[in-house]
Amino acid sequence: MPATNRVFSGIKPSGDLHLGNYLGAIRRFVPLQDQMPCIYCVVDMHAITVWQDPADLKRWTYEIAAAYIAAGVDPEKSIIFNQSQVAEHAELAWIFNCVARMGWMARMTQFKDKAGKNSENVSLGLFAYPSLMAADILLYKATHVPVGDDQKQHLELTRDIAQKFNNDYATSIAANGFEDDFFPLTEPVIAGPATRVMSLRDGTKKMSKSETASDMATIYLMDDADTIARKIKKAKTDPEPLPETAEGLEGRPEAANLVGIYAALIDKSTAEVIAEFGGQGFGAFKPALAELAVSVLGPQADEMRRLVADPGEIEAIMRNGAERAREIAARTMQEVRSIVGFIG
Ligand code: AQP
Repeated sequence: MPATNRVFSGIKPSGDLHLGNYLGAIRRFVPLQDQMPCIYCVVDMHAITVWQDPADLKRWTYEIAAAYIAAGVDPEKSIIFNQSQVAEHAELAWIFNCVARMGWMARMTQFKDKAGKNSENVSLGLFAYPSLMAADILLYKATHVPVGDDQKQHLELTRDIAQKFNNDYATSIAANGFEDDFFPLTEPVIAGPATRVMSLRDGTKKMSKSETASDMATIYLMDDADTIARKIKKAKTDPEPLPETAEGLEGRPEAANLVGIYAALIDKSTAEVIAEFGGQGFGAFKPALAELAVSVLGPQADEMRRLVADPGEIEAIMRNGAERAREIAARTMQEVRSIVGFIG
């Protein structure tokens, strides 16, 4: 077993942050800080696997760092930085490109979704994305990764890469004096009632940064109170009242989504929310959800606005975070280079 438990997670600056990013990831970063050391990264190198306007990339990078801090990630306690500041991420990703198999990458559903019918024309980086993600995590020998449900397959691939590296280099790992599980088999931490927040216009589609079909489908973290309330009021629902039991939400994706969002925002289970609202119509539930969402997201958005208005504070936090991250990353890479057989 690795000597210490450690958390790593990241978000890519590829669009405006939304409620899914918040409930599936950012909000869940905060309590983990009391359990083990945490590293929270803005994964800007992942963002450029598809075209990003450089000005937008910078703006979204600040916005994500601001969201971490506004949600309660303590920059003294946890490490906050942007990936491109620690060159070891790219270096380890290259080694993992030589460990991972083409077939493993080709099976990734997120690649298939993003590439669509255009797979010959997407970037090589998009194909190799999971290899860089494995490097992000294993550079810090992270044992726990809080993510939304959509990242489960990538986390499984991270474990496969760790295992194959440990096996391929077993003799060298032992000769260099390390335990045979040099890289840990990282656990995804996918928990709570909102691990997959769905579009407000279609309960079968994930809420996503790259969703552009309708602005009403997505609650953005920077939305003002009126906009949040309007989007919830207009959210698609079915004509039935809320069921009396949580099981009654099955087959009702829009209702399940709104109840899941309420539960995650108030830190209760779906069953507890249903115990309170079961039998009531959306005419009563939606205003309660809107009020709750505004009360949680409003102060968070205010703090984000304050932070991005003066990026000096965020820059100092990310610079300090990168220094601390680099120390850990440099140690791991020194070990990896020696295991692989690189001289120097
Ligand atoms: N709808 C969601 N529900 C719950 N969790 C979600 N996450 C994303 N969407 C939802 C979680 O947010 C974290 C950051 O994700 P990311 O930026 O690295 O990439 P993503 O998962 O591809 O997010 P998006 O918003 O869908 O971005 P685009 O559209 O650019 O691909 C992850 O923990 C993710 O699980």
